Amino acid sequence: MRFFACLLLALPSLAFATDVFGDVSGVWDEVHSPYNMVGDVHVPAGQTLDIGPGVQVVSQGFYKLTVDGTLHAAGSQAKPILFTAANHTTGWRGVRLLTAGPTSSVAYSVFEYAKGTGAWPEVQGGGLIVRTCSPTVSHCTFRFNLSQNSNFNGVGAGLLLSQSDSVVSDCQFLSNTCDSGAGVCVMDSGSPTIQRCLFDSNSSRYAGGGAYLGAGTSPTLDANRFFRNNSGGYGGGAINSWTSFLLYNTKPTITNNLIAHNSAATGGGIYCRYDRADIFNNTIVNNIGHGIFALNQGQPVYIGNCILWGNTAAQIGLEGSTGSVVNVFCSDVQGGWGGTGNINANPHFVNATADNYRLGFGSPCIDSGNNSSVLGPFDIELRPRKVDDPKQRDTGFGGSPVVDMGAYERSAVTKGGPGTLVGP
Ligand SMILES: [Ca+2]
Repeated sequence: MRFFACLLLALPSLAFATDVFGDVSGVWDEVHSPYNMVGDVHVPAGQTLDIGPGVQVVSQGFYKLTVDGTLHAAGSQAKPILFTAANHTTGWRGVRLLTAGPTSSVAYSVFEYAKGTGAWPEVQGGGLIVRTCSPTVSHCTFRFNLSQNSNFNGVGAGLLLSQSDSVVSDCQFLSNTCDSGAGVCVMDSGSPTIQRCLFDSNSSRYAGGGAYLGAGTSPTLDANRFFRNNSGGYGGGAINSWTSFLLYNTKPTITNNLIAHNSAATGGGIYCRYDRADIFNNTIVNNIGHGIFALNQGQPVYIGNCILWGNTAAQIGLEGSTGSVVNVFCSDVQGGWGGTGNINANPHFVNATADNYRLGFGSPCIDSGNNSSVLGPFDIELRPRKVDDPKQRDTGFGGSPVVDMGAYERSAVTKGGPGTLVGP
């Protein structure tokens, strides 16, 4: 008996597991973890579920956790919350915030092995679905989620934002698989912000390997890094901004992003389809299938303060039969492109081979942008924008200090500011 008592005291976390299904509310804590979902779980309207650090929520079958009330998933850096499936092949249906309370939030949580399958709309979404509500989502990881069906209807394997103005920050989207928007899908309407996130090795069969920005939305993508994402079909290895002919109502703002080593048949970096877009201060390098591709029938696509270098087959591609046009200014485009302030000069990255695309000493991209296109105070590493390099002659517009081209501002200032930098 004495031996047993000692064992239980030494291993308290192994002593508990809690089965959950049906309507739930209250507190889920680490002591009573793991919470094994043995059926669908639901937080009713007017109820709140608080999930604490270190909790594991493990679906024992193809179940979902739906929230009509309020969810506070508050993990910590040391003890993230894990939402997963007991059987990775079977998977589960993820977390769905549907008309969730305005104070709902998800932080430091991992969403993995969720699956969207079957017919539309059941196929929508994977790890986390946010619909008609705007919770904050920060410091989360979305990995190994999937949303696909035989009609190519799968969207948002990692995160689906539908009619949402959520702020999504400091998250990682890794190795998700989808038809469109393997990392993130923004759809229906809404103006969400996606910032300081890492999109790596996500793959879509149809459009938008990293992110798919659907018709009627006005998302802001700021200071994200897109590596090695891939799209088949309509392309957009990193980002596909999509609307339909005669709609012309997708209006993304894409600023301060690094977009490298993504691939697609068309638009390895960004694909703009029938929409307007403001694409400012991005570094778009070494993508396969154009840095930016536009099929836009004259809709305004503005490309300013960008670096487009090392992309194949071209830095910028235009669909030839539709009157596609882009307005490029104060950008460094390999091979050259017409427009005010554009240059065609080696950007002198610090070490492109090691994916270090900061501007090296003497780079022609320093102090050569247009200040009027600077939409925020920080660059991709939270360094201040519009910092003067006293060793560089100003060649840009707006008066000293002049913004640099690309995602990185050359500066002696230590990176910092609000937020965190995630990933490598
Ligand atoms: Ca500068």
